[in-house]
Amino acid sequence: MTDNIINKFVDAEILLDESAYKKIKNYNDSAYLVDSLIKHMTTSSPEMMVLTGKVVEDYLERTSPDILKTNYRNDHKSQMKLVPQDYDFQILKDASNKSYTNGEIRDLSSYFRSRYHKLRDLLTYKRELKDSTSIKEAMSRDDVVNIVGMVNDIRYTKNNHKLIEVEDETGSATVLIHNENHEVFEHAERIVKDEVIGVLGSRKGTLVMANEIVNPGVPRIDEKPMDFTTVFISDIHIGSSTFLDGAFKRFIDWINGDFGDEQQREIANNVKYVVVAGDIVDGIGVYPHQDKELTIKDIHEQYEEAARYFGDIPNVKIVVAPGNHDASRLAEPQPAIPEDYAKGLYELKNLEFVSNPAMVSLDGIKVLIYHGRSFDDMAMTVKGMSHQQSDLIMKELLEKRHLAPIYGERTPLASEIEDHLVIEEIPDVLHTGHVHINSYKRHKGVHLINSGTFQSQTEFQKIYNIVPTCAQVPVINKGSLKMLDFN
Ligand code: D5M
Ligand code: FE
Ligand code: ZN
Repeated sequence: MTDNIINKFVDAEILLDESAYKKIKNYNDSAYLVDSLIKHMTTSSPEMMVLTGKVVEDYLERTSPDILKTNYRNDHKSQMKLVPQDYDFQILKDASNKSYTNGEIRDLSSYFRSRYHKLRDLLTYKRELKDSTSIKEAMSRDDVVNIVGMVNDIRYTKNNHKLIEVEDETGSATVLIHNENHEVFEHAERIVKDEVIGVLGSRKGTLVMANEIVNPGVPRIDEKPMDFTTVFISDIHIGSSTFLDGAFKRFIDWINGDFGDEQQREIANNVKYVVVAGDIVDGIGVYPHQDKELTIKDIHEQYEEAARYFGDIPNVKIVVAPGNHDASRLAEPQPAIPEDYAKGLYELKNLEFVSNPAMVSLDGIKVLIYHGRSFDDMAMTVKGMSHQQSDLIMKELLEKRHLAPIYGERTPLASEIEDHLVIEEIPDVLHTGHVHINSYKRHKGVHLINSGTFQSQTEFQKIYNIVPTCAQVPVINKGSLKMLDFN
């Protein structure tokens, strides 16, 4: 933005002194002010080519904000909204300032205790587990077993029955799921290490024979009225040679009412929020020899470029969470992108930074934002799950009430005192990215959205046969999903 202000005046051959610059920069809608000042100077006093703070002050005094906006609109011949929108934006959950470690392994016991207790509370709230006991007590009795445990190990017997070891603070138990018990066995195939489950069954010697496995689960939620449009994007990868700049420009033109057919423009006119679920830039040093695939090799410059793009989206609230390519700590929860790296973005008044994951409320619609790194682990571990169908993974994570249950694989998890990745509150929308492939599903009333990418296939993705869905943007328009194509 800083550069934008100066560049625009340079292009118009106007010099500005420091005090003018500061006044413009600190103005609420500096982009509007820049354009209208340039217009004012070139039409009313073409001979005056130095803009002083006093001139800016006089101009602002004489010109009401409404006139500023109207001028701007005429200049751009666009459908842009005239009046600033009335946002009811809240950050309901953000781990940026609640993170007390540098993400390195320290004391894991408090982290796992937090996870266990949060999920056990959700499980014992359920009718089936109201009478659950500690594992120690269950193993000392002969009759029914009703326990809540964290999964410690998963293996098979030689006859292909499933053995799941669960533990709580009092002890551990080995649960056997018979492969002829089809329904329970099928459920057990989706169980992963370190999730917390309820087990109903009976004890036979040292084994628990399972009759039912219970997830924390989600109740069906009611549909909420939405009279506005929210746009979901992720994995822009600015700075990469495979970043699709043309498509991203068309996307921005669309939001501003300058691109698309009548129906698309109508949707654009209704856009109030843009949510970005990570990988805003490609970053540096994310994988070996990445520099060969970068057009911008400096991380600050990548974010400055991002600021130039996002600086062109006025009057829409933009919410930005980091991904594994961004300049945040890699271990999840990832704090918001630090200001040191992204000064230009921080200058944008309509942009909000949140952690990964984070829960925000957009006019009462709760959106849980998570980049999706744990999808790699889920796709690798669970039969039938893949990057292509991240909707199935999202559904499973929602039922498990945890965004990244598997500890110690590809998803780095910070050993915090509290586990911030438990899904404590059911969102209206779960918005993810990372896999670069769009998906959408409605599960018990929750919109599950993966917002694809603005990056074409990379060398790495060729090797793994990942075929991205590029520049296809999901929006929730008045409650229902629409896909917009900017290719
Ligand atoms: O991820 C881009 C794509 O590459 C996405 O489909 C996930 C996949 N990916 C990235 N890293 C891994 C690892 N370590 N294993 C398997 N698949 C992976 P991005 O975060 O944009 O690089
Ligand atoms: Fe990505
Ligand atoms: Zn990613």
